[in-house]
Amino acid sequence: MITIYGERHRLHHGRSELIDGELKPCFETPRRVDIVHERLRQVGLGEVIAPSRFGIDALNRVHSDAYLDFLQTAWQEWSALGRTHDALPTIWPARGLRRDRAPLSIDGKLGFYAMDAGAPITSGTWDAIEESAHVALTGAQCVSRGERAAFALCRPPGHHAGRDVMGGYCYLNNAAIAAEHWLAHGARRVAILDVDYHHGNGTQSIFYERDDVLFVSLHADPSIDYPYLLGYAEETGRGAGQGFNFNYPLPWGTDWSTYAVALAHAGEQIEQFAPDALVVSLGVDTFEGDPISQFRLTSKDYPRIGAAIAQFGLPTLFVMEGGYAVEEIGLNAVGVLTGFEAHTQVAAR
Ligand code: OKP
Ligand code: ZN
Repeated sequence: MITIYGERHRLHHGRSELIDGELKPCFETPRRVDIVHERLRQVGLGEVIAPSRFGIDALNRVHSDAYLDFLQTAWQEWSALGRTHDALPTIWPARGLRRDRAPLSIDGKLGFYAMDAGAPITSGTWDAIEESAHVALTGAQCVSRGERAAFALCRPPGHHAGRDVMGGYCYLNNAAIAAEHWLAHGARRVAILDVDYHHGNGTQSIFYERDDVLFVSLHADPSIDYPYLLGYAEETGRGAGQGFNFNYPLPWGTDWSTYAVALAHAGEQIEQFAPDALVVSLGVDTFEGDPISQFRLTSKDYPRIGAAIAQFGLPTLFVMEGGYAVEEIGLNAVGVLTGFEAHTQVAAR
């Protein structure tokens, strides 16, 4: 399987996130993808290529002009105030506050465009997130040009980012951007399967009223875990999108026996939708050793996830999302890919 990887992710290295009421060192670090990169070379997964460049229009299919403009200028506006530490929001447009009018000052804008204090902006954030999106786009392009599958080793991740909102380590929704690229280049229907521990609220919200993109997600029950405010089973889409969104919230302590059942249900939805291609939001924070998550998948379960995905027989783009047990992230993420490859021959179209 071909992998797309770029070095500019290093330019984004947040110092701290607000967690359990304290500013603590970010869990989302450059080392995460270093370990994945190392592992895929070790197992000889396949060629690793650098991302191509794409125009702003490719990002604009998903994100608003105003939000992209904010992301590109936020650090400059923040540092113009003499601030040298990471930019973090301190207010959010909750109930009763306006969410139709962006403020002019950077502190106002940070809050307006954020869902939490989990997405710090640093001097290199724009360069890193732009490249992360280009990594996903290059992967999508490889698949449209005939690769059966590709792995976009994206960092920062993207699935919490909405049309005009950042949060949960995410800024640009790489999976959504890849899906829209396919739709703009001839695909009629695209499915997105999100196996990250956390609900992909951004991806869901972007496609919630659409019938050309199916969103299916397995994640921790939002009534007890992040992102708390979206991801229930009753959310099945709206308008034209009714019946094209499926959530499988799972309890803390979920192990393979429970996970496999939900994954089979998710697979039925994907098969029924009969998409032209599949994006997998690949988080491995479902691992038993993950420091911020509460599932109990083991390293031997990841190839099983890959095998299940291979059975769909679809052109597939894997997009890296979460996973914070850094020492095992390579073993686990690449485990999904090798499991996929081992079961691909029988499923190949
Ligand atoms: C990003 B991705 C847990 C706090 C969680 C944000 C988590 C973002 C996860 N007590 N803070 O989905 O892996
Ligand atoms: Zn996650």
